[in-house]
Amino acid sequence: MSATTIARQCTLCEAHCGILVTVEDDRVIRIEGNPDDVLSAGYICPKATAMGGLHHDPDRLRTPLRRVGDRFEPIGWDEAFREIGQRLRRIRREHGASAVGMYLGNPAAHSSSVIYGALLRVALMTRNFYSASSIDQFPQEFVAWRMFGANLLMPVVDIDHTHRLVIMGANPAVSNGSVSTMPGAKLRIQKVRRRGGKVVVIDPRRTETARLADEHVAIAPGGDPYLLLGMLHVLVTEKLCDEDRIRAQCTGWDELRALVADFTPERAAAYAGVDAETIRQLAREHVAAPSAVLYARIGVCQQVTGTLTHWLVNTINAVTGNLDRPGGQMFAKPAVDLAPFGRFVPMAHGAWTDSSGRFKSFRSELPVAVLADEMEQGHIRAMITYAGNPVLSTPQRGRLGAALDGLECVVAVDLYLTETARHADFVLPPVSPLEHADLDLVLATFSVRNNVRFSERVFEPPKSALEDWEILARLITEVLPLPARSITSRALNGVFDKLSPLRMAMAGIAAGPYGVLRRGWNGLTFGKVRAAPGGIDLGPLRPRLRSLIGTKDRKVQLAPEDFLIGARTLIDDTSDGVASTKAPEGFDLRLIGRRHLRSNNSWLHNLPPMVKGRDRCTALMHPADAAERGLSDGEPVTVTSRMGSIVVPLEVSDDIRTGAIAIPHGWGHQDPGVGWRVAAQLPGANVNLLHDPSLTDTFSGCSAVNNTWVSVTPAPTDPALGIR
Ligand SMILES: Nc1nc2c(c(=O)[nH]1)N[C@H]1C(S)=C(S)[C@@H](COP(=O)(O)OP(=O)(O)OC[C@H]3O[C@@H](n4cnc5c(=O)[nH]c(N)nc54)[C@H](O)[C@@H]3O)O[C@H]1N2
Ligand SMILES: Nc1nc2c(c(=O)[nH]1)N[C@H]1C(S)=C(S)[C@@H](COP(=O)(O)OP(=O)(O)OC[C@H]3O[C@@H](n4cnc5c(=O)[nH]c(N)nc54)[C@H](O)[C@@H]3O)O[C@H]1N2
Ligand code: SF4
Ligand SMILES: [Mo]
Repeated sequence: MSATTIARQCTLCEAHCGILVTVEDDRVIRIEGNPDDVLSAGYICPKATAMGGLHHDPDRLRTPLRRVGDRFEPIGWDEAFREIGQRLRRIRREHGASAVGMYLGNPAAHSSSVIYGALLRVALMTRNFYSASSIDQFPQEFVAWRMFGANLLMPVVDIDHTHRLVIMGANPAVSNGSVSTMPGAKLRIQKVRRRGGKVVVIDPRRTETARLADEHVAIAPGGDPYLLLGMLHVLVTEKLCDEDRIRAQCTGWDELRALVADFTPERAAAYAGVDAETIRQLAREHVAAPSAVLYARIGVCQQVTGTLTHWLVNTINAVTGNLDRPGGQMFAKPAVDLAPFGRFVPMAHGAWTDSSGRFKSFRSELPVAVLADEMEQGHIRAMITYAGNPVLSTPQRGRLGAALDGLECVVAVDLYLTETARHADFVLPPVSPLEHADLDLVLATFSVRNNVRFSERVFEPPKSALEDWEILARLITEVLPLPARSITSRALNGVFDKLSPLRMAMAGIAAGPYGVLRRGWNGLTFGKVRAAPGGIDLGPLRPRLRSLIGTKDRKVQLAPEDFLIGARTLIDDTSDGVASTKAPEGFDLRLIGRRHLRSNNSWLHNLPPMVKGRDRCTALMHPADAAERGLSDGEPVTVTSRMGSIVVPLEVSDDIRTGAIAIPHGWGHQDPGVGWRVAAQLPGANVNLLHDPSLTDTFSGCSAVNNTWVSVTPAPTDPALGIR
């Protein structure tokens, strides 16, 4: 057979790079960047080839599985859905709707099937809904809701036009941008400098991004809100901002000025781990640049101060005139425009709580931090996971696997028998990513350039295979208490069959801001999008906050009262001026995270090209800290927190500042079983065993997995203790 090449996107991460997949004899023989892609322009990272690897991986599941004792056996779809339905309906009848929990993982947002994830959530009517959002962007959504009136209004960095890019707690050179989709981030950053702009990276580690910057500020982990409050103090006391402009766009300027009046950069310095002069300079340069943007991401989300930090980030952009203007923080306008609906999403903060009463729901979701607890206490009796691996990816004191085992019914919708799916009673695998066509709905809303792109399917799926949305649709039918089930369930399934996410996208494009229904015959149609293999460019980001803002006075809220109180508490805490006293006894280093170009959270370690080379699950430590502890490069060390310990090899490097160590997440594949045979050979350790689930962002409940206090000692050398 001759080779054919198909253009689509890589859907492994948020960047969604355009790829050209060449297939011969039913095998992927090549994956290249698509130079015609309107967003990625040919860029791909080394993970792109994993799209082929995944498709051909013998460990990828091709049939539904049912647990029989401690084994799994194949089962037909109809039988699986019937049995699941019987069990879930009984549990709902006997224990109420909230007894069935659901967890939605990260890749769910990378496919239009997520619509059915949302519909299943509605059908479940459960208070026990969880997702990766509460260990990811929850603080940014919380801030968007409070400042702009809608959680979807998370601003995007206009990287392609800015004159000053300040990156805080993000490493786009590796991640390719997040809540700011920017494939080829490295080149985009270099271009800021080439057009005469300046790039600053604020990060405890000299990251791959920091290496591209003009300046690297090696902040102490957790130091960000102090640094930002110090910057605000400078902006206020040196009267650097255009007050009339601020008052026209925002409310709360006076309260904000009062808040920071006494918080000098000198006071901030010890807590930020950054000297006062640098803080002054950061403030002055931000306001002086023709356009400037402070871009912060998960390094500062996953902290107890996540919401406060992101509020200060948006606030500094706003008061320096960089909110909703080119080169600053902007809001995308994609073909299927979700943003205007944002203000109708019920936030219902605190509509209910977890059973301890400590954690409030936020946009009808509880923080994943309490998941194992709710199961152990019997509040969750059955669980559906969709595209998530919370056993590895969330801190649960190592108890989530056992908690899942204790439930009456667990359903995992996943491509693999993962560390989570292994505890399921039913595993329902969708087709491989190359076996379905798709149109990205979520990420285009957070892209650094307006665009719409269609992904063509590369392989015909096997006859009996189902896409994610088809599985989720069947689960909806099964959980609903339908009367005359044998007739009504068939009718409902028939309705779903006609309502594929792509059909919905078709309607969304037609009715969207560029669509035929609004623009007449020149407008966009699904057909036109599908006919453009690299997507359709819809132009640069343009100001649009005024039409989207959902606050009562239609102004940006600079000073929500509870944020002011939170910030005031931080400021008051610094009155002694000695940051180091905050270390709890027995711990002297702060643990932060680290991502690698060839990893993607927990789930690409089964593909040989992704794990070849040196062990990457290491603890990165500064030479001075290593010397002080008598530790040397490559030796196994025990990293201990209040939660427990793990053993990993030490990697000594002055890329990280003293007082901090960095370990990547997503490792710890040593579970027995055939789920991930390649991954099990180089399992690494699960860093989430060290993080305390009860430490969360004060406002949103986001897990605070950055900045955990640990100690590091030489590991015992006995191989029987599991040392590699
Ligand atoms: N310590 C620490 N922990 C972290 C983080 C950190 O920085 N530090 N980061 C957090 C972040 S940002 C995130 S987003 C979470 C991620 O947390 P999760 O979403 O829970 O975990 P992933 O590792 O992304 O697992 C994704 C799962 O989806 C499956 N999958 C992949 N594609 C598909 C598909 O198309 N359909 C279906 N049904 N399944 C699919 C994979 O096999 C895998 O099991 O981890 C968080 N955990
Ligand atoms: N290759 C690859 N790409 C990915 C992923 C992946 O796993 N691998 N995951 C995807 C996902 S799910 C997400 S959410 C995005 C995340 O995208 P990014 O937010 O860019 O993620 P990270 O690389 O974890 O960057 C967080 C940075 O915060 C720094 N940091 C830690 N603590 C602090 C602190 O206290 N203050 C400051 N200022 N910085 C701190 C860390 O050193 C790190 O450099 O990436 C996506 N892209
Ligand atoms: S950055 Fe890599 S993994 Fe992410 S979409 Fe692009 S090619 Fe795929
Ligand atoms: Mo994420």
